[in-house]
Amino acid sequence: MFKKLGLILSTVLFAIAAFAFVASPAVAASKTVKMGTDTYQLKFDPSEVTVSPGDTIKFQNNNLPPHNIIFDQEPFKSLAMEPTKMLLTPSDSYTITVPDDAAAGTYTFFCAPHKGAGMTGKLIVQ
Ligand SMILES: [Cu+2]
Repeated sequence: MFKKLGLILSTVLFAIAAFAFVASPAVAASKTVKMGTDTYQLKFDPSEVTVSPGDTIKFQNNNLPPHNIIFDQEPFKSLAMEPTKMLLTPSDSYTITVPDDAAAGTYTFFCAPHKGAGMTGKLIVQ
């Protein structure tokens, strides 16, 4: 009798613990990418960002604007800026959130006016 009760109790406790583990999502991180380095190079800084679904990436205008952020691949393509839109003033920024269903992989992005100058970057979703 007591043995059975113990088994039921431990099963219930395990179920509660498992639920608590699943129900507490990882804390979303927020990363910032400067557009135009502090030393006035036409680059993203950092040019490689590793993120997880739910994270936000803030593209912050820094030096040598105008800049923008363009992705070739979905799901980021439709979240990024239109090629004709620009961040003009140093305080302008553009933030995207990594979709929950974003597949793991590497997604390249670039700044349309400065792609030829090498202003490209990689977003790595893990
Ligand atoms: Cu640019």
